[in-house]
Amino acid sequence: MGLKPVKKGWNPELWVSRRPLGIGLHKPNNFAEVFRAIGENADNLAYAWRILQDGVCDGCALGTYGMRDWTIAGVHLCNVRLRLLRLNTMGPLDVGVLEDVEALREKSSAELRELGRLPYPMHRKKGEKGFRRVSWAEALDRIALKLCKTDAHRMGFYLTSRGIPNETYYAAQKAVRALGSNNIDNAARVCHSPSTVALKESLGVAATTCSYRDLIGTDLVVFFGSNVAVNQPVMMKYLYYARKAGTKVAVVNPYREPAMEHYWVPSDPESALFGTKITDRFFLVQPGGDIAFITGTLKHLLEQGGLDERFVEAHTTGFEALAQALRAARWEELEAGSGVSHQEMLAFARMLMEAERAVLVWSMGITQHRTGEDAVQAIINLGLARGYLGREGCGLMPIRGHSGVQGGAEMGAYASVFPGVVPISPENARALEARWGFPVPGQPGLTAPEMLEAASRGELEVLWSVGGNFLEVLPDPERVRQALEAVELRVHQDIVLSSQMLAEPGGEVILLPATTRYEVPGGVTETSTERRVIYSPEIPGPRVGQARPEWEVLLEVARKVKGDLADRLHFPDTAAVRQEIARVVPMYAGIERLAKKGDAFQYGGPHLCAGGVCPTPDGKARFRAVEIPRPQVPPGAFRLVTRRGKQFNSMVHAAKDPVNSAPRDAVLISPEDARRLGLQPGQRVWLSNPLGRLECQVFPAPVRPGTLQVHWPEGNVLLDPSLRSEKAKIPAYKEAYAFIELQPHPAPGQGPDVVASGG
Ligand SMILES: Nc1nc2c(c(=O)[nH]1)N[C@H]1C(S)=C(S)[C@@H](COP(=O)(O)OP(=O)(O)OC[C@H]3O[C@@H](n4cnc5c(=O)[nH]c(N)nc54)[C@H](O)[C@@H]3O)O[C@H]1N2
Ligand SMILES: Nc1nc2c(c(=O)[nH]1)N[C@H]1C(S)=C(S)[C@@H](COP(=O)(O)OP(=O)(O)OC[C@H]3O[C@@H](n4cnc5c(=O)[nH]c(N)nc54)[C@H](O)[C@@H]3O)O[C@H]1N2
Ligand code: SF4
Ligand SMILES: [Mo]
Repeated sequence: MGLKPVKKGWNPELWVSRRPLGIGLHKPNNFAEVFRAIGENADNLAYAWRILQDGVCDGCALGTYGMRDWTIAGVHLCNVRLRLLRLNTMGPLDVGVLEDVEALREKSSAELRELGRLPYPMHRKKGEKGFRRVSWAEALDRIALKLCKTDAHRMGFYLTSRGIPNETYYAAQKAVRALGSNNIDNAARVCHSPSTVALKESLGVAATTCSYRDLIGTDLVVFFGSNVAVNQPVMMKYLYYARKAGTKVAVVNPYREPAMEHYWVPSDPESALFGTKITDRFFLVQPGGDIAFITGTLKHLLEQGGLDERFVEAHTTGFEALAQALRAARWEELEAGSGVSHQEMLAFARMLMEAERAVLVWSMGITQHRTGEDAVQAIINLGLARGYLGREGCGLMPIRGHSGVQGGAEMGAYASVFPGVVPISPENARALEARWGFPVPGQPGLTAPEMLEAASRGELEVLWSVGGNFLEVLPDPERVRQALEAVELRVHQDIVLSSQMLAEPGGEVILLPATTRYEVPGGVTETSTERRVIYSPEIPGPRVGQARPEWEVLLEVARKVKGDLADRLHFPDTAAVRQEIARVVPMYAGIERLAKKGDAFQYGGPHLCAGGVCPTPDGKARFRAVEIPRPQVPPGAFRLVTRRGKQFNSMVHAAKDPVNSAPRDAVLISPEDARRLGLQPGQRVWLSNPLGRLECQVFPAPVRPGTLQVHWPEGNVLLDPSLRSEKAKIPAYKEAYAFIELQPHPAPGQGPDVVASGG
């Protein structure tokens, strides 16, 4: 049976309101975003247009070519891309401003970015007031000299994933491994690393198993801890079509995300005018409650005969152990662990039983916990139990964040895997050695959070950061600052200024100006969430100062340090990098043929594990029973999670989230809790825990009682850096707690002035 067809004509049953354009209703104005983008990019409008028209979007990992995609016929464009556009069209900053770092520290990160693109290499030594301009030759010689003198275990390399193409990841990891280190990591670590671990263990794959097309006309789509309306907005257009085909949508989340409930797709007349009801049912689990919730759901499925027994029998192992654990699980424990009743779990189980096909999507609400790997495994268990694998309309989708991130680990720019997501081991290192012709270390390297810890212990002498901003993306910023300031040489290869560059030098700090993906001669590729490897051409237009492509620079430095390997660390152009990727990463075969706009291929085809057969040694998927975590919070405290507002990760774009109107300093709290505590909207309160204190204003919102949400980076002062998942080492950004205080400072000699009980 094929996917259900998208019904023609308008369907008032799906409308949010009969008021055209939702006038008077609260919602973001996407048309205003277009005018805003025109105004913001006015000095470079033709170039901006060419980027939109011909480039692959550098926002999230949904993936485009120009303003088109492979899923729908219409326009693919969103406000996230429009807000990020300026990073590409801005002129250079006046490097004179870098002479006085103290003055720059007064500026917010947004103000730093707005100064313009970084045009020249810059250098600052400990004790100096600011940076001075240096030549590329001087900058790279200094770096190479320091690397020559540094033990390979005492250097660390990190790459962000916004905009970073496969070619850069590949070149970077090859350069770093030639230096003798596996200490290379990228943003995927702090994002979907638990998904990679669990999928690989269970299915032998490390990516989304289906295609976006499977969403449209399947029976059910479930979003676990994923707010695609804000973070992958064009997904809402896919869901609009899905709804028109009769697809049901369920959301498992501690917050009734307003834009997941109702959405106005700007580029579709019906949805733009009347809105679309997206979600049929929300399941308001407590933060960290997903494993218990899914276990309860599976228990119901088992009891109700709701399993796909044929699939389980033919394509999986380990079911009996899971079934035993399910039978043994007690409802009280599952209810306490999930925060929802067993009737709710039954309702969810029924939705699944009615769905012959479904796509299970998840994101940071699932991964950013100490039990991230287990939570992903729980979703996999659910998918396998229902046979939602390897056929049309079915799939497991860890929806990716940054535009470059899917390729980051696949290219091996990762402390735990080699290219092709091959685990790091002495044996696999030897295979790579044979290919590359130089020794490759066989032990896993330091992950991003571990690099920082090594730095605080004084054990990291060089930290090279390709974009990103540790100061604003890792827990406990003060500790991060101290760690950064303990590193003897920091290299920041970036397109703009960021706050971490201004941390005091431990010895010296070097800034290297990078090109954007659109400025790289020969073009580059990215890999989208649905495993599509997409070519993004170089876009003709103005170029900034002496900015250079990152991939080239990393290899040049490696050649300086390892002169004897120079011939093996050289590529004439990005096409040559792609040729090597095709040889070293078999699943990327075909990348060498990508050469113009629109060129792309989907590795693994539309469905991984097609027909239920997995690339595991026995061809079967593995069930694994997972323990129900009992994340306790101290009496009187609330569970606290950090969320995204109008921002792209650490790059904050607006003082207010246009979706729910929450200001940056809002603490989202349930109306019940606010009433119980006598808190008024807008009232100042202080969130506190042993890590820190954060001033907020009360913002009642439909979150689960007992739960608070705050924006990050602001909320990072409340996060405990020692909480991390066991295998993937992801920080527990969604697993904190806090007390609410009414006074700016606790009275001396007293504990926190606790007014609130999280219940
Ligand atoms: N506009 C915009 N787009 C982005 C980004 C951005 O910052 N801005 N960042 C990009 C990146 S790198 C990423 S990874 C993605 C992130 O995209 P998301 O993962 O969607 O983003 P988050 O805001 O971190 O949180 C997701 C949801 O998890 C819920 N949640 C919190 N804790 C739990 C829990 O314990 N269980 C469950 N079930 N839900 C929970 C929150 O209420 C929230 O709705 O977006 C990408 N796209
Ligand atoms: N509290 C909390 N913290 C989180 C999260 C959370 O949900 N809560 N989410 C985590 C997640 S999912 C992620 S992915 C990480 C993101 O972590 P990172 O990827 O480390 O950080 P970003 O904020 O995306 O990086 C932004 C910076 O990258 C640089 N940059 C931007 N574009 C480019 C480019 O094209 N090239 C280069 N070279 N540099 C560029 C700029 O300096 C910009 O300031 O944050 C994590 N941190
Ligand atoms: S949804 Fe993602 S890929 Fe599509 S335009 Fe927006 S940011 Fe770009
Ligand atoms: Mo992310």
